[in-house]
Amino acid sequence: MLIKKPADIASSEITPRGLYLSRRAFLRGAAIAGATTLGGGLLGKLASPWEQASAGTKIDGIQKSNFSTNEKITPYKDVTHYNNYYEFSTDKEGPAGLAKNFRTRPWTVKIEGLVSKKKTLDVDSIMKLASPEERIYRHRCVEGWSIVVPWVGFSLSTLLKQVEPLGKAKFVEFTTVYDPSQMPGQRERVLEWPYVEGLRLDEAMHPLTFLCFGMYGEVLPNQDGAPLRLVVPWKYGFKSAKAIVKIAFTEKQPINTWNKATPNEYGFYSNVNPNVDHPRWSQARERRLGEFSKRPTLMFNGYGDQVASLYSGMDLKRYF
Ligand SMILES: Nc1nc2c(c(=O)[nH]1)N[C@H]1C(S)=C(S)[C@@H](COP(=O)(O)O)O[C@H]1N2
Ligand SMILES: [Mo]
Repeated sequence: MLIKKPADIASSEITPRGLYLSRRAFLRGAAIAGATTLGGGLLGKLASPWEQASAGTKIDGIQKSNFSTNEKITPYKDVTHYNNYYEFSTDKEGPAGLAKNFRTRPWTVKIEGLVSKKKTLDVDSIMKLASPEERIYRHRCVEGWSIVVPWVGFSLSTLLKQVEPLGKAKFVEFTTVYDPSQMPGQRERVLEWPYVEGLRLDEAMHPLTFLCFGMYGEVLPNQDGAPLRLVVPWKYGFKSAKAIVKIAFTEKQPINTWNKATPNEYGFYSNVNPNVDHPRWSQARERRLGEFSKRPTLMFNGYGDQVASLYSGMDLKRYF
């Protein structure tokens, strides 16, 4: 984000060039990396850490959601080969290959801070907290591109309620994995590692805020944030942290990585807002991956009916 502005993004990158792995080859590679092929239901069967839930494994029992948009879904190939994931690479075509063997099991998430029941939960037990839901959301990157993705997961509030937040808790901080041995981007100081994001408690508890472990009916590909990521559809993409290992309830507003890196460009709220320009470019329009012409960007990315009330009375130019 720091590195390229939309004007620099050639259309050859928007339709990523180079050789794609065929979907078949991709799935085969994932199966080898995961050392197992699962026949039927995913959720009941991932007993041991050796049985990795590998990208491409079908997720059973997915429910449709009323929160889904009926816009055209962006092709799987684009969503899995045009990624922002600086722990692996600052090139959008990089994470697909570099994250292929990233180990997503065993994986635990620590939930701590201002809660009455601190917990460390295994990702497989988190995935069993509720039945998986498909949410087809628009996702708008701050750089000016967007995608429509059928994410799989459930509302983050389902997990957060488990730990019983205390009255003093006002914010939730998300810390993502730090493992430079597996993440080549973390061996460079492109950002301060680990990547941290934050939400106000009411934003985190909002029914649209999604804890995601799959897409297109399958386990999340590593480059899209496996094993567990956020999806906050009314905010710019960088709020949707990938590979989460810690969730902390705090009284003070967390300092998110991009805000720390360039505070005049990236705020804490980062609500999609076509009326507030990035200092280096307009946010009024966006390019949907796979499409040629740009479309207008919608206030709150089109989710205003559900979320605008969270910000009533706030100056959104100041709290950008
Ligand atoms: N840990 C981590 N999470 C991250 C990022 C990152 O670099 N590291 N990039 C963010 C940005 S800028 C975007 S647009 C989305 C991209 O998600 P996608 O690759 O699944 O489309 O992930 C977000 N989450
Ligand atoms: Mo982004």
